Amino acid sequence: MSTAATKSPSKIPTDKLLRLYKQMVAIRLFEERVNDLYTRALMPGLAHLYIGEEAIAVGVCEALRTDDYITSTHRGHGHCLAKGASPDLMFAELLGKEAGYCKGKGGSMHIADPATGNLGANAIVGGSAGIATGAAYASKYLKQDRVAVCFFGEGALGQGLLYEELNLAQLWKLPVIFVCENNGYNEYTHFSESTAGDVSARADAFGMANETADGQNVREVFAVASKYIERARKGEGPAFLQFKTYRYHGHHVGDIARAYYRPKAEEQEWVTQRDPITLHGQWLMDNGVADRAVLDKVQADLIAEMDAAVEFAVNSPYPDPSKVDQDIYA
Ligand SMILES: Cc1ncc(C[n+]2csc(CCOP(=O)(O)OP(=O)(O)O)c2C)c(N)n1
Repeated sequence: MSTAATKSPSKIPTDKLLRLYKQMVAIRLFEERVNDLYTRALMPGLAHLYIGEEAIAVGVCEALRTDDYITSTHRGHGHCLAKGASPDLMFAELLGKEAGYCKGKGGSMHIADPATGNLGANAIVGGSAGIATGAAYASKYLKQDRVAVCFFGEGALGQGLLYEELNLAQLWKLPVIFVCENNGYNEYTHFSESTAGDVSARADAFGMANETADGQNVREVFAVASKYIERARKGEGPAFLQFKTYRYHGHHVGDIARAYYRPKAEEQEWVTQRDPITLHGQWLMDNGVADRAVLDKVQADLIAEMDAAVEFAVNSPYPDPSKVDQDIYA
């Protein structure tokens, strides 16, 4: 096992450093509006907020090409946005509107966007491991150089499918990166109560390259992801990356009384000491990449963009009831 061996990222260009910041703020603002729409009873169903974990989706997706693949989870808005999805079409999907990515029939947990290589969110924990590995197999078989990233939470470590895919990926040297977002909790259970042994020892058992890194440091995520994505692209095989992180909100938007399963002080520590946006913003200022005015402008522009996207979705029509049986099967 290797633990954050890629500690000091090789020089990241200034425009990329700023883009890492911008993309994280975009996800944060998107998710805050999702919470608001749910609270105002404008959004049917549930959503699982990604707030606190933004550095992982952004650091990984910024290391991918548009034609590379990702598969996502029930907590998937951040992955979709980081891979290039449009916020207005995402809000429309969440509100069940015809303009949405799945014509309003998929909702929060089923957003897919083939144009940006997003093969879909998946409400089945661990369920997308087979899809990502299959996409990587297709890429190799067709002699393309596309890489697939499979995002999953540490809860998926209890799913048998994941181990079948780790085995095949390593056996066939497939260009797939398994990204474990370890936020410490599987729903309302600390992962130490559901997960035996060491996480990365699982990858060791298959002889798979692996690394564990800080999921709150977007530059570190980007550097680690870039290294293994380019290795996979060159045909050198898959990797298993574990990023340590934390979700600030409940398991889903309705989970507001969390004190019975995780301490308030723990939440506060992550929010105040380990926030990926605050940390990267401070780093940008300390290293002369941006000043406060630049960061404020990034935020203000994104607020305007996200508010316009919500307005678009709220004012969009629902699908016609006569189409209820259309576009729901492949
Ligand atoms: C196969 C399957 N089993 C159970 C569930 C119910 N479920 C939804 S989310 C979740 C926990 C997921 O934890 P983790 O994978 O760590 O992701 P996180 O929610 O922490 O992002 C469970 C058990 C499910 N959706 N799919």
